[in-house]
Amino acid sequence: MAFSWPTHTHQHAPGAQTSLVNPSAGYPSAIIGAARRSLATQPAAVARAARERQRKTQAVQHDNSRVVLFTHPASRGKIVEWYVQEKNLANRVEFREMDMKAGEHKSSGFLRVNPFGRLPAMSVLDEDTGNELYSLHESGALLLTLAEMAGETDTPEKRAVASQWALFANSTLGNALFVEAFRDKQMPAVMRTLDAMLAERDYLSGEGPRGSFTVGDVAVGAYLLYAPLFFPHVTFEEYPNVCKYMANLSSRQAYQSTLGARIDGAAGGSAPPASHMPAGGDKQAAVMSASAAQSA
Ligand SMILES: N[C@@H](CCC(=O)N[C@@H](CS)C(=O)NCC(=O)O)C(=O)O
Repeated sequence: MAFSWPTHTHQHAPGAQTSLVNPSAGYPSAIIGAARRSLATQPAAVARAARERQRKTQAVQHDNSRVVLFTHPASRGKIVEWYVQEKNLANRVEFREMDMKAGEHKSSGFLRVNPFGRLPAMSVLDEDTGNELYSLHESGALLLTLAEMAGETDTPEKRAVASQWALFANSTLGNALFVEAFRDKQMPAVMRTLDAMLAERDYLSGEGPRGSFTVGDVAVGAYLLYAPLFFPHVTFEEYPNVCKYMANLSSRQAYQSTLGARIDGAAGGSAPPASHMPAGGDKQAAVMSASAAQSA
C-alpha cells in the first residue's frame, strides 16, 4: 500500500507518546475481557468514547502495523537500519530516502511526521487500512518501537532495560564522547565503567551469564563505532573490553551492510580499527552531540 503524507500530525495528540509502553501488559486478561464485555452493553456514544480512551491508553498492536522509515544515508537512520536488518523486519519497513539537499526534510508534509524537520523519523501505519497510527522521531525511540515490533521487549523488564540503554547512548554516552566541554571529565569515567561491565559479559543485557545481543547493543554500539570516524587518530586502548565489544559488533553482517558501510565509506574505506577512539583536542570531534552526528 503506497504511503501518503498524513493530513494532520499525531505528534502532539494526547496519548500519542504512550505507545512505547504497554500499560495493559500487567493486567490479567480477565479484567480486559470484562472491560470489553461491558463496552458492548453501553449506549453507542459512551461505548465510542470508552473505545477511544482505550485506544489511547492501550498498547498499539504492533502485530499488524508496518512502518515508513524516513531516512538519509548520512543520518542516524543507519543505526535504525542496522536494527531492522538484525531482526529481519525489512518486510514491514518501507525505507523512504529523503533528499536533504533539496530540503525535503523541511517540507510541510514531512514536518507533520517530525515537526523538528530532522531524520530519521517514522510513521507507524495500520497494515489493514494504511492509516497512520502515530509518527515518531528520535533514533532511540525508533529503535525501541522496532524492538517492540520485533517482539524483543516482551516483558516490562526487557522494555525497561532497553529504554535504559537507548537513553544512555543518546544522553550519557553521547555527551561524554561528543561534547567537547564534557569529554575530558566524563569520557574516562563512563568508558571505565563500560569496560568493567564488558569484562564480565559480551553484551550489555540479554539472556545468559554473558548476555545476548539486544537493541541496547545497537544503540550503544552505534555511538561507540561512530567515534573513530570523528576521532581517527586517538586510540581507545585503555579500554580493551570495550574494544573487544566494538570489534564483535562490527563483525556482524547486519552492521556491515548498514551503519558499517556508511562509516567505512565516510572514512574513505579505511575506517580506523575499533581500538581507536577519541580524546580531547580534536576540533572535528567537538560537535557531534549538538549537530555533528547529524552529518555522521
Ligand atoms: N537526536 C536525534 C538527532 C536527529 C538529527 O539531528 N538528525 C540530523 C541528521 S543525523 C538532521 O536531520 N539534521 C538536519 C537538520 O537539523 O536540519 C536522533 O537521534 O534522531
